[in-house]
Amino acid sequence: QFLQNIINHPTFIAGDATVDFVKTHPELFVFKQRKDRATKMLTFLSDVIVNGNPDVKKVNPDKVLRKPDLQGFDLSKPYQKGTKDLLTELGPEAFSKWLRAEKQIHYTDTTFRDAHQSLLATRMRTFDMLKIAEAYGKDHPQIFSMEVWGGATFDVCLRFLHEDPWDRLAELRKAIPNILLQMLLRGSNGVGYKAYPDNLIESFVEKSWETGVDVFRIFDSLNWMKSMEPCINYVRKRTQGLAEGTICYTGDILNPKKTKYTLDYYLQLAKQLESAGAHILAVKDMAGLLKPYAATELVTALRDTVSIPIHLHTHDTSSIQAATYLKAIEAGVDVVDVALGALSGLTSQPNFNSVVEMMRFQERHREFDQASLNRHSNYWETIREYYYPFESGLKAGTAEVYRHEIPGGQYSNLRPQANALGLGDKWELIKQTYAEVNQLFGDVVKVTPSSKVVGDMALYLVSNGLSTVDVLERGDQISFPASVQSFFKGELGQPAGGFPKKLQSIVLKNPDEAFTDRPNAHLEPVDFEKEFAAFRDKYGKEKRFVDFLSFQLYPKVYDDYVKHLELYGDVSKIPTRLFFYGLQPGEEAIIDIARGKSIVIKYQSLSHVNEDGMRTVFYKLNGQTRNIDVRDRS
Ligand code: BTN
Ligand code: 3PY
Ligand code: ZN
Repeated sequence: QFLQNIINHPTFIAGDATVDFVKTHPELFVFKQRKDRATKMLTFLSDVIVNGNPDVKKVNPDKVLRKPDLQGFDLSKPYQKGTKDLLTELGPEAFSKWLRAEKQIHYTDTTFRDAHQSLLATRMRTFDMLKIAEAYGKDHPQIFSMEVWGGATFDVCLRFLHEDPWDRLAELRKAIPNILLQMLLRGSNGVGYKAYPDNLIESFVEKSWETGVDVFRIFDSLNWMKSMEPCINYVRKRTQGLAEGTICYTGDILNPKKTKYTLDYYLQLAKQLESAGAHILAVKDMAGLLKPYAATELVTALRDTVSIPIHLHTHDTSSIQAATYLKAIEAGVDVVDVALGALSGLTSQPNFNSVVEMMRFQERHREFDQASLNRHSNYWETIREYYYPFESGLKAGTAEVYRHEIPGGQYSNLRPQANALGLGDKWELIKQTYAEVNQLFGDVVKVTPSSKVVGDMALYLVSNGLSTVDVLERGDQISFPASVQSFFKGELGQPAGGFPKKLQSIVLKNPDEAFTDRPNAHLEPVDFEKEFAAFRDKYGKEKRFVDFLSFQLYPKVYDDYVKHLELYGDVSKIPTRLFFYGLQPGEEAIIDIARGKSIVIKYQSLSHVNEDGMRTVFYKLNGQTRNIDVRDRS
């Protein structure tokens, strides 16, 4: 290595190396090591010990984190046949008919996706899911599906957890072979915040299916058919999975003063989704605005309007959404989305365990072993504590949601965003402004990514002391956030009723350039052969096609992920407590770094910081002394 450094040195190559060359060039002694996995992992842990995990803003040193109790779970029993087996047997069309004819209510468990997205800023790690996934599949084979992928999880996996979303999906598939796995797909926006080329979305759908997704919940943040239709086609053409066409519910169909999102509006949309080939119709109540009696009207009318099964999703922000489920079940809804007790309620889904009990001794009841549901909930109760830095702070249900209409999945992100901008004590004003911006924008459907546009605008106005009146009166002096400009350019598609023309011409320098058709139509298709080859040239021949898809969706995030991987290895194998908070002096941990391969780490001590700003962390690794030097960034 030393010789390599000399012969590659520019001075040496130029033939200018003198006798003093080695002495005057200390960089020759910096050896680029091919670190083994254990060393990389120790490097990560050392960084967390010295500097903290950069994703954790505030550590509570008094927090007691219990070990989860896995004693009660029986992994020796076999998997029983479930909905995945049934889909394989019947195929999507017959499966859809079967579901529609089912009498007992079906459940989708969102614990592995929306629940933690909405309560814990999407931070749930694969490690904690895999510990319980096999038991889940064996204990609850009668469940309809588990939502485990998509939405914000793809981005957060790579960006903050530094783990691979495809590996997560593949591992969950392996652990849960019998139950349908479900993902949330943002139509033409894929799992991102903007439109992507159609052929990229098509390929993404195909690889998601191959890796393990069975049910694709396809929505558009403006309820725009033109964004959902191609996606429904990709699922039908490229997979044997189920396409769930989705209505995003907003407003209040029972309020006669609200004339934009009426019952008829939703029924028209439902018909179009059925015609487009959806196997299931989803009603996605992302903010939890569908009140119980509105659910009666909506579900009854939808059952009369379409002949595909209806799958209802809500968020319990108001705390009355179990009543909505009761009414929806009475009206004939086929599937409802719930989360295991410990990760339910508030901005998450209603409580699975309790909804099952609500139905007990009723004709649509589906039997679940309550002791088992509670055992699984207790696991998550323990695990949730590890994620305390990511709790949203919402303590109780709030009827305010009917005014601000902030989606559950956004709520837990908007608040820390506001704090980060120093607007923490303006939270009331932000919620109020969010509602006003929605009206200013013409009362739009608010769900990722359109909800982010409204949120960005609200934060912008509050931080600049502006009101929506200011926007209309002196908008020419305002430089609008990028997402707002992009929205009014039509880059997220077309809202129902079109853009408010006056505001559009205020936001855009050239309103004539705004799209009126699909934004994807303006994007070059991906040249897969050429670009995949270029990707492999850059990142290595061993990279898979799905890695290329990650890169295409999030180039910068993916690049950072790879850098992290090279430096620290696969950190998804590190237990969560150590990942976020490091080890305590004297603590020993056994980490499974690969199947059947584990290392024993004992953290011994930490040196003082030296004159170069470095500290040494002392370990025993598998009984041998090992020191790691890290920069102290404090
Ligand atoms: C690495 O691959 O980065 C280092 C792995 C070290 C694993 C050692 S080998 C002996 C012992 N047995 C195990 O299963 N793990 C450790
Ligand atoms: C997402 O798109 O991530 C959502 O959960 C929207 O509700
Ligand atoms: Zn949701």
